[in-house]
Amino acid sequence: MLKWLGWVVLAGALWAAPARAEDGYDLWLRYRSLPTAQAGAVATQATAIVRDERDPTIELAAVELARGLSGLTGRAVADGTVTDGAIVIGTAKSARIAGLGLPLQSIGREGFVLRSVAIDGKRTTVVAANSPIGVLYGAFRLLRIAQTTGSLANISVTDRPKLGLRLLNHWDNLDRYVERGYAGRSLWDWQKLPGFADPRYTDYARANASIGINGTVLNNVNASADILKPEFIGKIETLAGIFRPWGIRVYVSARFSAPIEIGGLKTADPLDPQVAAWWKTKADEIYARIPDFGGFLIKANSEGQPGPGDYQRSHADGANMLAAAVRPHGGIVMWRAFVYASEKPEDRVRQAYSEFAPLDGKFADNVIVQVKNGPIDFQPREPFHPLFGAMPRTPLMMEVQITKEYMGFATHLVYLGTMWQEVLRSDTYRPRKGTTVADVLDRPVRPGALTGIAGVSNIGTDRNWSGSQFDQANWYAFGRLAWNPDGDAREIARDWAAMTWGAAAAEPVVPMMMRSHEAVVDYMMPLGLNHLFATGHHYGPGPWVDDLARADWNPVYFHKADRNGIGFDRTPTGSDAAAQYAPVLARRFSDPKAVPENLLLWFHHASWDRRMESGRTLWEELIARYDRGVAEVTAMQGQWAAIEGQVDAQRFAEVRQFLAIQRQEAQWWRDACIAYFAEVSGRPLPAGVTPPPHPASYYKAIRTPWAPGNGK
Ligand code: BDP
Repeated sequence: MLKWLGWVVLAGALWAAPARAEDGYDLWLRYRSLPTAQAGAVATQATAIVRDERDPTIELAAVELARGLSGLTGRAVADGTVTDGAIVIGTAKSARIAGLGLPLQSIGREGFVLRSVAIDGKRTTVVAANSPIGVLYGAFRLLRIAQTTGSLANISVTDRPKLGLRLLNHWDNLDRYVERGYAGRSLWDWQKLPGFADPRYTDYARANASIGINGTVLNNVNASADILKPEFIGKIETLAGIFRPWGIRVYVSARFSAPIEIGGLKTADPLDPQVAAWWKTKADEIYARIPDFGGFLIKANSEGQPGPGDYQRSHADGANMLAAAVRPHGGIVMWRAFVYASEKPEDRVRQAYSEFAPLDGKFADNVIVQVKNGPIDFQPREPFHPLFGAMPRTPLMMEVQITKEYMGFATHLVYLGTMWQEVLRSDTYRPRKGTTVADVLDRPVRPGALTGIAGVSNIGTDRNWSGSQFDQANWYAFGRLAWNPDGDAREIARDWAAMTWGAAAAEPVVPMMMRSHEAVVDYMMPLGLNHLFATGHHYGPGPWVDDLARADWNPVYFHKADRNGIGFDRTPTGSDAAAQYAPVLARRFSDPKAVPENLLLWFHHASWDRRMESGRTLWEELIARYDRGVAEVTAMQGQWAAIEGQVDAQRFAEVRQFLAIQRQEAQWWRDACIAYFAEVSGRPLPAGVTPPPHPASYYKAIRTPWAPGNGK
């Protein structure tokens, strides 16, 4: 009897339990049932999936549509024939699609057309493209429309990606340690490859395809040459095979000195014929097994990595030698412009431009130079990199960091869409006013020239992929902006939030996301300050650090605070880094009255007494910004608390706890920086300001040697 009662209680508990707990694994592809009326409407617009072609990618599109539409409508949607509500997918190889006269000429290989049309007198929705991958992208777009609008009526969308290369860069080591990774280990289980193909590889490819990402660099830019050994090529071949139907090519970060390390040569001099021959043989070996291998990414002569500079050769010499090796196979070389050298007394902000701008026009045409969004290093706010617009004869791709090395790791809620939008919409004034960074990226320097963007991945083995629920938004936003660099960060946030949290929760979530980047700038390094991080792992504040080997690794180098003022003079009286921008910008940035306040201390060493737009002095303003940042996080906590019950309990709790961590760490940043700058400036705190609870010495003594991301 007791036993029986137990079963009843258990059954009752199961019955009462809410829908299956969510851990974030499903990302924005959750396909939970739409509200009843919408589900009913979509069900009549999605009665069957029709295709005439047999192709693995079109198969994936059909399976995805079936999965998504079944989930959204609560009714099984399967393959069928042309009836009212059919979804007809395919390329012009299908006579049915070819007969519709859709504008397929204008959409390239990866674009698609979605249309509500009548076929044989039946109401249908067509997903048409020039190639199977376009069909897959179209299918994902259709699903996004269903999820975010709750309808498939009157569809008319024609779209194509604006950038050719839309890549993730994994900073994954071969032992599965992820440099600057906060989401667990590397997804690539090299030890078990090629024997074991983890199903997660497929889920990874599917998620990327859903946002149009079409390539992945598998390993860290601080590369081990071993990835080029035959056994690893076999492992990469397996991954490439899994990713191929999803439209994703694989690339590898190559170590420039590999010919020495694994090739037995005495030199890696790019002009040495033996070296060139070694790379050519290596490329032939790779392409024999992976015919659509993408090519190489190179970090050279930067932060201790080997490169052509070791042999007094230029970056172009190095890049072109590698480019020649992959050219017969259609491969490319992505050569990073993230270079700086301590031997040079030059302001670090200037160095990439100084080295690369003179090389304009000297690169082979299957080389693209990969430039970080700003001239330092993924700081919370930087001006756009002055190389954008300054190399009109060289394809440039932008590199952004999706993983939040400098913005609170995985726990801080920081939506990067707004930051990337700020960069992409910046006017370079090159060659003329109105030429934005996005324009520089998506207008090929000559017909057919490479275009692209890369994002340093935030993905790992954590169940939620990115280390936090909200960091998924940054992966998502990266894909969307890679597809369309003119995309709108708010719209992207809205779509992501609706798909990830459900339509009702999206409304309060979007404003949180939209303000979150400014919040982190405020509580870490406002007004153009940068690089105030603790050493190595970059976790927490370290504005006082002055003992590192290289001057330009030290926060004091970057903020230059003293009793008179704060900031780095990059005007003509200082390093004149401002001069690397187009003349109108150089003048604006150099003029203390015209420079935007959010970049003031990037370009100027300003007096603590400077009057700011708010009427406060700089000293008062700095403190006000720190306080504002902390207040914003407190506000986010309140906004999230109000969502309780509208989203599943598990993800809700995770976000709530992460926000509490963020609040605590924002306070730490605020207190430590204010205590330190008060000490350096010798200024009392303005009236009404809450004093930091401890003296600067307390914060200086904090050590967090096990913070993730920087070590084994
Ligand atoms: C820095 C990271 C370092 C990377 C480097 C890079 O701290 O781990 O190796 O960027 O982009 O921001 O090469």
